[in-house]
Amino acid sequence: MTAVDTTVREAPVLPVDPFSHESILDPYPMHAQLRSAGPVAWLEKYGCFAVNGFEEVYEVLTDFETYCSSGGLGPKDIRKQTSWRPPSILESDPPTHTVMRRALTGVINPSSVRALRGPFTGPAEDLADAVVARGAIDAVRDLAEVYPLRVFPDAVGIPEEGREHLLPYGNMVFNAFGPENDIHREAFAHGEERSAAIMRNCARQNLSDSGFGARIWERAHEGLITPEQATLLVRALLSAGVDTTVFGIGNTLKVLSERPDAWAALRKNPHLAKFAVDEALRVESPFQKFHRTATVDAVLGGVHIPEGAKLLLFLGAANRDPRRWADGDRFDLERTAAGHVAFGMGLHQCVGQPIARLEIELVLQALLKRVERLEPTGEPVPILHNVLRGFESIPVRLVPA
Ligand code: OVM
Repeated sequence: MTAVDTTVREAPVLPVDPFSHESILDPYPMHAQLRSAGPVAWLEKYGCFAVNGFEEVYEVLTDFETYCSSGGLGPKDIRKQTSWRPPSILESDPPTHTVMRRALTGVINPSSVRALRGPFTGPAEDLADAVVARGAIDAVRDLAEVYPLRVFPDAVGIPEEGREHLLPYGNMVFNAFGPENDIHREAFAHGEERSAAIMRNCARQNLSDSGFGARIWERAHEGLITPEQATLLVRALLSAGVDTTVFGIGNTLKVLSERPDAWAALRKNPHLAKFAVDEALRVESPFQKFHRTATVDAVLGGVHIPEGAKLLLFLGAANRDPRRWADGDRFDLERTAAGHVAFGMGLHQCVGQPIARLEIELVLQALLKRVERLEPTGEPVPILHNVLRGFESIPVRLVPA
């Protein structure tokens, strides 16, 4: 006999709009509203469940059978309505996912990324020299947006031509994880042209022989994946590999510019930089939210989830959940930030994270060597984006050591 679980509730209904400009520009008061309703709530305006608790976000991410990815990471169920482009590895489930993931991790893994430390260090040092010489800079326009574009496209092996489409294309891909609002529409201006430019770079003949792109194509030639899947995996690198690291670098510098004590501690102990990066990603997570789709009736955080429902996961809220993180709003170099969900969790967890970590750490290390103090000289300007959290401007002064 199975006991009937009488504790299952209907989700509390919330009038909160996580995609309003106000919520986007400062998401933290909105997170508090979600939290006060419980770990799982129903968002009336969007007809989806909002999941903000760390434990519940973790449960959804790790239970890929109950909460699938093939419904898409946006608000529509792309198993029922077509998406604007063929689904990526991120929008797939096993067994399709398993094959593509294996091909990708064969190419991008801690060991293959270790080989990038050399080629990625010079550009970080050069850029740091240049910005320190200027003194007052915009940490986004002069640094965070510049560095990934100097190193990552070469690592993938795409031609110089058309690189200007990378950031705007990433902007399309990620804004499409939110509703079709003004922000989404603006991101998709010139969308056809940008998509075409990115797709051209995914073809084998347009990739250098030594980059990640060519190595993904080798997997197709070995028969592990189809040519279509190889194209989609190169597209995934070009979609996911630029905007996210720009915001990862920017957010880290923003957080540190507000904490001179942490900067001083890092100057003394530069080997702590990797902990600072994790803690910055926890407290100011670049990838704030995306959806999953329930494949069966389920219970999450004591709330009934019907089959077919969309769940909007608030990674940025989970990463500050007071039930998981003591004083979670505070950047604390002493804490163990490992286990945060800024790179996701479970079988879709970010494959590119060793590259992202390397990029952020190299920029940080290059600055720590040269800069005594990192001082804000104005208010950072947050970017209007449906799911990514970042800044279009972070004015700072670099006081040379
Ligand atoms: C894509 C894609 C693939 C993997 C990750 C991602 C984190 C996007 O193909 O759009 O974003």
